[in-house]
Amino acid sequence: VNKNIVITGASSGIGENVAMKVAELGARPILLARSSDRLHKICETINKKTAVNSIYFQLDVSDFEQVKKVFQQIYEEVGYVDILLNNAGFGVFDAFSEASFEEIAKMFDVNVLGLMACTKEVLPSMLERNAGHIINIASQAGKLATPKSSGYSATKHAVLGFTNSLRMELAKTNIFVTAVNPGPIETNFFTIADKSGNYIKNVKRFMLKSDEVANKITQLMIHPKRELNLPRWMDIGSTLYNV
Ligand code: NJP
Repeated sequence: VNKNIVITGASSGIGENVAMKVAELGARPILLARSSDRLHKICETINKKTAVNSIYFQLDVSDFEQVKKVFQQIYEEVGYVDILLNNAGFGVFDAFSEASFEEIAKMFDVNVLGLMACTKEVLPSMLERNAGHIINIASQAGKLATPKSSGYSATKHAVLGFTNSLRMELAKTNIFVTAVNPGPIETNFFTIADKSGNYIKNVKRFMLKSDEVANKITQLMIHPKRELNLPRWMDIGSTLYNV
């Protein structure tokens, strides 16, 4: 598959995994994240292991001016984008009464507005070519609510609302719009620092493997569909911070 695939949040977890998998299929991943040293290493590995020339750009998706600049650079470099995987995101899990409002606002900036900003940058060209696929990583947390996830869950509900509306708007085009709703996945997402500063996993059960999720997303890129639901989490409010 000879496609240009932009992946946000490609420096770890699902994004990193998908980047490798699509390169193995012959597509060119364009990796975006804030950690440019990680992206550099990942691109090096991809380019060594596959025949693909992957590239990366440092980007904080919540810096909307930077989003515009980076996508301009992407267009200059590769000409067009076939698939945008809006994957960058993070979660902070606290009782709402104790949650930091600043952290909640930041989650909206990254998980929702950053995703919309990147989508804004690919749509005109996709409409012009009447081709493309926008895949938004939402969550089971966007479909059901659990305690201690009010801010995160609200961001993922917003992602699903945006995705469903955009899909309707584009129904008469050849642009696919998909939401992916995973349960908890074993990535850095659920890693927190303990009191001694060591990084530990704060969820112990019901974990999907990043690799299996990446496989499903890669299949979705080959055979687009509206929504991909992966096993839902169970009672996560009580499993969080059980450390
Ligand atoms: O997590 P992780 P996942 N600008 O922490 C990047 C959703 N999800 O792969 O910027 C740009 O390994 C960060 O890169 P860096 C989840 O909500 C997960 O699990 O260098 N990039 C890294 O590459 C998220 O939307 C679970 O720090 C930013 C990546 O995002 C997606 O899956 C369950 C950024 C995060 O990689 C990928 O998460 C579920 C910014 N401002 C949905 N901030 C789960 N793991 O259980 C972060 O339902 N990134």
